[in-house]
Amino acid sequence: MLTLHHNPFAISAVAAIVLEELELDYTPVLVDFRVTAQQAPAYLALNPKGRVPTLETPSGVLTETGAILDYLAAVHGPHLVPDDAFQAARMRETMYYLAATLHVNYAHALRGARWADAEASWADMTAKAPHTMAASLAYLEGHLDFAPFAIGSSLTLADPWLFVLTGFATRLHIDLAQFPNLSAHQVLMNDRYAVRAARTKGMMA
Ligand SMILES: N[C@@H](CCC(=O)N[C@@H](CS)C(=O)NCC(=O)O)C(=O)O
Repeated sequence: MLTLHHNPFAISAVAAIVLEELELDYTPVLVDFRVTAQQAPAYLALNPKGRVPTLETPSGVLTETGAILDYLAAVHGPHLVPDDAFQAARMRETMYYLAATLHVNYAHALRGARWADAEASWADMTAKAPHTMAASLAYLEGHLDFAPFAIGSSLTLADPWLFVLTGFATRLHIDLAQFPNLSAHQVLMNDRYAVRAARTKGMMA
C-alpha cells in the first residue's frame, strides 16, 4: 500500500503524476498549507522536514521527490529510467538540477524567510526569483533533447518534474513563449492521461 502526503500546489504533484503513469493504487492525504498542516506534530513525526511530498511505502517512509521517483521506478516502472547508463545519468543530471537549482530559485519568490530575517531581504529575493528562474529555464531549453521528451524519445522520471516546475514559472509571470521547447513539452505533458488523472483527483492545481 502506498500513501502520498501532498498539496496540489506543491512539487508533490510530480510523484502523483508518476504514480498515475504507473497506474498504481495509492491513498492521497492532503497536507493543508492554509492551516500549516506540514508543521503538525503527527506530520513532523513522518517527515521532520515539514515538506511535501512524503510517501509511505510497505518498506518505510520516503521523502524527497527524487528518492520517491527512483523508488517507484525501481519497484514498479523500470521503463521510466533509460537502459543506457549515460542516458540514465543525464536524466539524473536533470533531476538534480530541477531539485537543487530550479525549485530553489522558485522558493526564493515565496519563502524568503527560510534564508533571511529582514523583510527587505524577502522583497529582494521575490524580485530576483523570476530572473534566476528564467535563466535556469533558458539553460534547460538549450540543453535537453525535447525529442520529444526531456531525455530522448520516451518518458523518463525527469519529464513530470520538468513539467510541474515549468508550470510553477508561470506563477511568477514568466512568459513561456520565449522557450519554444519547454512550451511544447508543456503541451505534450498536459495531454497525458496521467496528468489529467492527477488533476481530476485533486493532486495538481
Ligand atoms: N527537495 C524537496 C522539496 C520539497 C518542498 O520544498 N516542498 C514544498 C512545496 S513545493 C513544501 O512542502 N513547502 C512547505 C513549507 O515550506 O512549509 C523535494 O523535491 O521533495
